[in-house]
Amino acid sequence: MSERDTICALASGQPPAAICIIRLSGDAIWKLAGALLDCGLPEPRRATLTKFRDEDGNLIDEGLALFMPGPHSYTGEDTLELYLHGGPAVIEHAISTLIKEPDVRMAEPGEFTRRAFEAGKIDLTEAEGVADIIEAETTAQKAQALRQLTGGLTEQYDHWRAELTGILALIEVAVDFPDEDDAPEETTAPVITKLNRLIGQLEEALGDRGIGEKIRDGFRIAIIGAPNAGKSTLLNRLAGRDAAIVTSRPGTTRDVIEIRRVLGGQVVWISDTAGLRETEDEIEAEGVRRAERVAAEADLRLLMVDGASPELGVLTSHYRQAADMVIVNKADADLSADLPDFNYKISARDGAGVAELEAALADFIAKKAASVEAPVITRARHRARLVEGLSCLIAARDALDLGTGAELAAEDVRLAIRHLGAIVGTVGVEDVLGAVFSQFCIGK
Ligand SMILES: Nc1nc2c(ncn2[C@@H]2O[C@H](COP(=O)(O)OP(=O)(O)OP(=O)(O)O)[C@@H](O)[C@H]2O)c(=O)[nH]1
Ligand SMILES: [Mg+2]
Repeated sequence: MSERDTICALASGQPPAAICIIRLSGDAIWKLAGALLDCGLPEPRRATLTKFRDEDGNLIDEGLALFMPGPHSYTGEDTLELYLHGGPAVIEHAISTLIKEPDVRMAEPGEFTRRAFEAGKIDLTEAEGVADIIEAETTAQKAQALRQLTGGLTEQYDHWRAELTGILALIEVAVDFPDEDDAPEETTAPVITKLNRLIGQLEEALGDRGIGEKIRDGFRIAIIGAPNAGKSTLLNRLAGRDAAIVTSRPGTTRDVIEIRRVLGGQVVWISDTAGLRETEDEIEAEGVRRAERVAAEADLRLLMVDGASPELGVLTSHYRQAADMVIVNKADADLSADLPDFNYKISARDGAGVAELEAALADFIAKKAASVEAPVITRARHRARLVEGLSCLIAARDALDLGTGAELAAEDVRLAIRHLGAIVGTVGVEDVLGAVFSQFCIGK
């Protein structure tokens, strides 16, 4: 029926492993099973113990074969899974044999899921959920991915699109009023009410402070402060390794150095930055600009003060306002009598007070992550479309409100439906499909 290649990939992890799973999808399966499996085409949905041979009849391995005929399979096509011993030689022999068969080739990253999407088995947000759950490292990422892959977002967007379709129908009735210059108020008033309700819901979803994207991509903590305060020393301690260069010379760090940790149940990127000071040095000045940028984008700013010489942080007092926590470092040394107000006192070099600081960071991030329940937006892609959808709805509402034209309003609502449709992948997605599926691992 279909002219498509049959695709094949190792779906399980790095060998060696006890068992590996080799996955196939496409029309060549029935022929290939007849030629290579002693059991022939296995009975559908029943794990069948069989010998698996190459084209010359040499034994590749003995294992289980599971046949799931289309359309009731993941991809909607005939699929076959082979459970073999997970050694590299077995996998090599098996895959090289399979791709020698006519019309069989290695799958591209995400190609099984792409076929599932194209067969209408899942929408684009569910496909993204599949990619996310494979990558999930924290329980929060897993929960968010699982909600998405089981249709949590699909339901939300389907609901909004259905509402909009209803609104569009009402506006079109208004447009068709033959004897009026424009739609009478009795018809537009309820439409405006409905639009306003939807606008409120979209605004609420967009007002999530990016928590969904942060749960997925990581929260950000920036360490800023005067040169030589001990920022890099703290970063290294939090990383448990020598990630950044530490020297007694002020102005050591120039680039932003990031490490990744799990804190408070969330993925967190912690950035060490160049010490903040006025400088003639072109490289250092660029470092200071980068530090400012990182601080501006962070979820939590740690302002570090050299407890032995707080006067070096003249410039940093300017940043105090923006800082979420002020940390006095070098508690082991002779501390100045002239310390600013601070939240934590540590010795980054010796580790004193760092455990308490870490607990406070974890607590801050955990609270921030929990501040929005079940965020609707989990990717920048969704946010961009939702923002556009919202502005169309506002334009439609205003057009009806000001009586500038029901026809214009109808067109705006149609556009909004398209934007929301693009999120779930019903329209205008050719350009994003490649980007979405290339992020997958091979075999899924
Ligand atoms: N006594 C003491 N010295 C420290 C402590 N933390 C860092 N230092 C020393 O302070 C100096 C500067 O440390 P860094 O970590 O490089 O400071 P920084 O803030 O990254 O400096 P820049 O990259 O120049 O902005 C080094 O000599 C460190 O060994 C501490 O807790 N106690
Ligand atoms: Mg440094």
